[in-house]
Amino acid sequence: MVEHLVLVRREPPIAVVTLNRPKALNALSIAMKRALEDEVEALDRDDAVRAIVITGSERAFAAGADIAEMAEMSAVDMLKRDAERSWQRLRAVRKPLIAAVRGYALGGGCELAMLCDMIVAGESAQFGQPEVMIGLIPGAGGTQFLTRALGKWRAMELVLTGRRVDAGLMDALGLLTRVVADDGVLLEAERLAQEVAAMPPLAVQLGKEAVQRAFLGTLDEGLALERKNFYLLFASADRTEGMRSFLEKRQPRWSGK
Ligand code: DAK
Repeated sequence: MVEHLVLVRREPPIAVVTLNRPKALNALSIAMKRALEDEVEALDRDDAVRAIVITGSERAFAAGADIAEMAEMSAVDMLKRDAERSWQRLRAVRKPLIAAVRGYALGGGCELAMLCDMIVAGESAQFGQPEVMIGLIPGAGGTQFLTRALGKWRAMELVLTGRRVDAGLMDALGLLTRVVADDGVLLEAERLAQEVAAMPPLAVQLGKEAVQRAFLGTLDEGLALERKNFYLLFASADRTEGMRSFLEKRQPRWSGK
């Protein structure tokens, strides 16, 4: 019997992608990671889908890269595996990604959540970059994203001690979009996805690109891209419709153009 490493529930205008190795706490094996990328890329190309939720099991969003798979790998093996290209595929997704996190989001799992555009977490979710405990450092952006989100001093604590942080603290530090009761996580993430999906898709796409840019380059580059995207949207029908409907006090009708 074929075991599906990733489950997809497509309910336009949203889709929910579930990591499905619950017994291994959704450790991100190469095969599961590839399945995730394939599914998310397919949804990114699917015009009917406008926002994508990524979730895991009750116990774990994902407990990191699969240590069993990495244990015997040499530096050359790791290099050849070209994992960076695989993370890049997810970073290049243009539609909003919303992480619905229950349980552990550790190592690559924490980085996967941070790669998403919004994070909804359950009260007992736990985040961390425990790589130092196995002689590593974060390899998929953890040092950069945590530092930008939390500042140098908190990020150092997480990266250098590997300690886990609960959802309450992570929220207070500004890393989460929402914290809700554990059993309401998926529902809240889907609600957020629906809310975003109801917005004009071009503005959502370019807004995402501009916010992402704040993480990538200098402030000047980010501001320049934001300005370019802002002007570009003035050429869209949805921008005209949005402003008109506001002035006419009616609901907008988005055409995606
Ligand atoms: N890998 C493989 N198996 C894992 C796993 C992992 N990361 N995490 C858990 N499991 C497995 C356990 O081995 C166990 O399997 P069985 O013994 O039942 O067969 C099962 O899941 C249940 O786990 P535990 O028995 O340990 O459950 P506990 O509740 O006692 O503990 C725990 C839960 C999450 C605290 C613990 O499992 C744990 O510490 N797990 C490891 C967490 C961790 O160190 N994560 C970081 C991994 S390193 C890269 C980019 C990124 C990365 C690498 C490369 N490139 C761009 C090149 C990322 C690296 C990482 O994430």
